[in-house]
Amino acid sequence: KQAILDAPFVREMIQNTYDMWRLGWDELNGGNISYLLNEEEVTPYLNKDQVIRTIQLDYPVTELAGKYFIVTGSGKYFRFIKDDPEESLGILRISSDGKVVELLWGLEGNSQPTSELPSHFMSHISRLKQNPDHRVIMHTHTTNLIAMTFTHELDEVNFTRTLWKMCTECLVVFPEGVGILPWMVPGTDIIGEETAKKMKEFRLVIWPHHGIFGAGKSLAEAFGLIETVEKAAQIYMLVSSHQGGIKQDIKDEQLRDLAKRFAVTPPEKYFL
Ligand code: 2HA
Ligand code: ZN
Repeated sequence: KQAILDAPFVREMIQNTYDMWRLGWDELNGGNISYLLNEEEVTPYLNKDQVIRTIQLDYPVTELAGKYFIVTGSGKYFRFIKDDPEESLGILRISSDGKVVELLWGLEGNSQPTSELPSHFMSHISRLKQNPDHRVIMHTHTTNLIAMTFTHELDEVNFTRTLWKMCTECLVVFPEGVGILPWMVPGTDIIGEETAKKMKEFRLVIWPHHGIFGAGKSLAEAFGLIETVEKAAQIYMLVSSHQGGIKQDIKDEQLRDLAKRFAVTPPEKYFL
């Protein structure tokens, strides 16, 4: 078998978590990622019959039975994953009845998968129904976006419109807009269910005063979506704290011109 630390998906997890920490998004143990792997990707590195231990799920995910994921561990610091990937990351397979996960590698020292596993798995189920190429759910504590959830109204249409108007290319990057949940206790099945409901329509779901969930076909795509929203939120916080206020912005007609030029079709509800 090949050395698992050389596997592209392990390298990518290490790179992305470190980049996220450097951007200030993942203080302490904040943030978590799950990445759906194909069996053929895992086979060169692992004996798939050798289950290290099983971890009980308190909600069944039969839709994901037999699927493989690499996930971040509960309580692990993104800053240090590069130094102890065997403890901080784990490769899991969902059992055939969807009731437990089988640990195949990592999460050493009896580490547990991310506390947000319900939100991750339920969101994967939602996104896979929208797009069979879907693979990644990423949760992080983007600073400016969290700030914006204190000062901007939390209406999905208005919030999306504001983000689109902060950077010209935002509308092209997330033409479906952003979903927003009410504030809820994290790490629970109920926030998982609510996040997954939003994921039917959106690849980006904001948890007010907490952070964001992003979905993508790759780590690069999920990261890029979140990075784009965070950039727009940063510009919003800059311009709204400026003495002079906003003197001009992108008009609705211009949003329509953008959509046309880049062949995206945002829902009509976003145009007033
Ligand atoms: O600590 O970010 O939402 C991980 C989290 C929980
Ligand atoms: Zn969080």
